[in-house]
Amino acid sequence: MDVANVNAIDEMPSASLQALANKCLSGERLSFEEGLSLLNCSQPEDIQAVCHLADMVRREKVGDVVHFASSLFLYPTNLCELNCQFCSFYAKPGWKKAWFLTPEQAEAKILQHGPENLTEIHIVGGLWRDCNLDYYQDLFGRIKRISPHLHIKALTPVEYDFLAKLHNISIEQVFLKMMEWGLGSLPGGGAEILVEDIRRKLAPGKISSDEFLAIHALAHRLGLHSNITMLFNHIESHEDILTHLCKVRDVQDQTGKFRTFIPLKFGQKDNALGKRIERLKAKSVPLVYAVSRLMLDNIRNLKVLWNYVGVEEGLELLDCGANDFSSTNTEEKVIAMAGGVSIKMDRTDMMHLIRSKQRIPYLTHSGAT
Ligand code: V47
Repeated sequence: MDVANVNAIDEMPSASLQALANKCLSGERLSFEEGLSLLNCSQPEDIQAVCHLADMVRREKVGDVVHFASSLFLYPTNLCELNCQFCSFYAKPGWKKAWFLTPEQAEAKILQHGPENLTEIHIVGGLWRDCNLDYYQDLFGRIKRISPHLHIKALTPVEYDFLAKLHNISIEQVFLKMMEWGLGSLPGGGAEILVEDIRRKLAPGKISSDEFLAIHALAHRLGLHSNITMLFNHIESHEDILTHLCKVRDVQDQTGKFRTFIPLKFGQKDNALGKRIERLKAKSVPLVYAVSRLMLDNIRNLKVLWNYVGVEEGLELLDCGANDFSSTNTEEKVIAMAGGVSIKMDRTDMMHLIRSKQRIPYLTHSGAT
């Protein structure tokens, strides 16, 4: 261990934090209980120390490069059969805020944004029978004809499960078709919190935690990479967060194909859960990031969605273990509709922000974030 790390361990505010810092910096894995003790820190100097530790671990593991992409978010529809309590995005037929884009309209959107400015198209939507396999074959074909280099990051396990049931085929068959049509990777959405009783309260009718993770593992076995999220700052406990992190870590031990972990701070605007403020349990966002970096010793990338937390706070999270500043987030709607930040960013703005943290921006072209 180098001198800087030895000094940093010595400066930790308590013997227990020193012991955990020593473990992390020697490359040893933290247990559930150890992660929980870090997340339970409440004194500002302890929280700061844990964030500093996560920053050191990040530097040792992945250096100073910060990834970002130039992404267009494409939402074919917000019509959805589910009624998730945290969701401000979904609509039912006849609602004013409902939309449905035909593949032609979706293509027009990509052309309008200038495909030469984009590195990836991020596609997710509601569970809706008109968005079936014929729809995606048409849409993916149009994207690949615009540019074969555009990375298609599309659909969550929840949608793959829906498509398999809709067409009465296996999820593996759905993946194989989508891969043939140009699917590049899976985004991280739909994970919410991988603890059954909380998940049932947040998202009644959604596939279970085990089903969700099994579909990621299946995608990985077929050669796809994926991201995975964690929705926090709602009704979950610290134990629930640690359970989520440990379940993700276990799958990654088996498959190795989660590229990026993404904590998502719950946005309260215009959804059922956000109205029940008395039930919400606020967390320290930097601490959740730091503990994620320290627990997930087998996932390389930790992503900040600046539109979920604000640009300033997002930049601070780059000092708490994160090494990915997401993307231009062009036309992002899920968090924009829940009260998130909507700012037009281009790749020059992103590079400028990342450089302002004395870090090295790197634009990814192949869904590496
Ligand atoms: O699955 C929904 C979450 C997810 C709210 O993989 C909410 O690169 C906070 O997964 N407050 C979709 N979160 C977004 C997502 C994503 C975004 C950008 C990049 C990537 C990636 C993935 O957003 C949903 C859900 O978990 N969500 N409502 C809300 N009110």
